[in-house]
Amino acid sequence: MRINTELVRELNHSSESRHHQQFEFLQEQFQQKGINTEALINKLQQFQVAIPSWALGAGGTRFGRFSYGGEPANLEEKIRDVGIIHALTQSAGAISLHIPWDVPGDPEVIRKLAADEGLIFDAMNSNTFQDQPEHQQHSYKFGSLCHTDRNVREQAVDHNKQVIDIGVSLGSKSLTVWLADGSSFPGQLNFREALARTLDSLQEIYRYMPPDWKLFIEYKPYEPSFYSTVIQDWGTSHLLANECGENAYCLVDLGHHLPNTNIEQIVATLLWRGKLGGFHFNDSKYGDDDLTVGAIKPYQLFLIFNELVNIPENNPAPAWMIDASHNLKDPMEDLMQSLEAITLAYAQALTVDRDALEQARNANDVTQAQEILQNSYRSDLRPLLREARKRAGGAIDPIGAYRKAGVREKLIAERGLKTVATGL
Ligand SMILES: [Mn+2]
Repeated sequence: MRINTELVRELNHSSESRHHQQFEFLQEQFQQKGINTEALINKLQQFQVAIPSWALGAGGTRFGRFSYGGEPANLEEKIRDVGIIHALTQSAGAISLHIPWDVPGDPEVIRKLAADEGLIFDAMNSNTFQDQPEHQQHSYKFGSLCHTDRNVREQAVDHNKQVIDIGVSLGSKSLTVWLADGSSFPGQLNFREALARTLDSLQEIYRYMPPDWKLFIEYKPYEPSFYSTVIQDWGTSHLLANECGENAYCLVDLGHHLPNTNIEQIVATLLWRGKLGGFHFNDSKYGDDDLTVGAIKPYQLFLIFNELVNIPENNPAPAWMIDASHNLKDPMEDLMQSLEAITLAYAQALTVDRDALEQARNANDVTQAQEILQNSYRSDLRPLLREARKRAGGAIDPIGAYRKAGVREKLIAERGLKTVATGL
């Protein structure tokens, strides 16, 4: 199953005139406000979010996993699925691999396949939170990079080095390290020593990276460890990144915060120090729920983007990735919903009148500052997104087009009803 430009044009046909009216109306409003529509469209088209290879299979919870049919059974099929999403949305131009779930057989073949779909390989993800008996001698039950046993730490460091090697062969330029290391009971872990050992291991991984690579250090306050995690928050991640070197950065995952944490402020702080390396999008109500982006707290997402649109010169462009998983929806439809929410929040943040906002802030006009933000947040910019997509060769209505083209039905016919994706 492939989606080509001709098919997209055909699928767009029925929505064309309605879209045109709505876009004209929005464009008029932009003109009145002195907003440059073309510049906005250009920025939206540049904005690409990586899809992780594990997001194409039916996700699950610790309680169960329910198949939906036509799941990709291997890396090649996962790349094709991301290709379909990208063809429809024109905003998923990258794929992020998880090792060892998706080890490429022949990197050259995989690289070419991805290029054919218009995809590049974004950050590589290592896995030392599960035991893979066929790949390893020691268990990560009591940690990996922080482990008390040097042999386990060495094995975990070696695994990360292999992931870097695979990434190099695919043209990736970064490694994301997320650790499940921590403790579930008071007394279990010596906090200081565990952190020191983790730093030591990270430094070894860092030294192995090619000079044009970046190391992203992800943090999380709890789960699967329920008493402490070694890298519990952005401050710890920042400390480790600083100790590793200038190519080490913090990675913010929206779900990796305690309830009501001011994530936009964390983003602003990291950007100020030039240390925001990567960003994982998802949404949550209680914990690390990994729900569809924008499903629960779209205003928070907008406020975060309000910080993200202003990347200072000392901070390289962050790597964007969707990190969500669930077991109710067709993952491809879900990912398209996430992409829509992300690009919408981005577009809204781009239309904030920055000069007026700074003026209001400097004058301590609190009401006006809030008005300026909410005026942008409450504007319906979906016609702008549709126009940007359409001009790039994508679908005016990606989910509608996906359904009209019968993509899932065709994938089930091709792959069967009971395929199971590697991964979670
Ligand atoms: Mn994540």
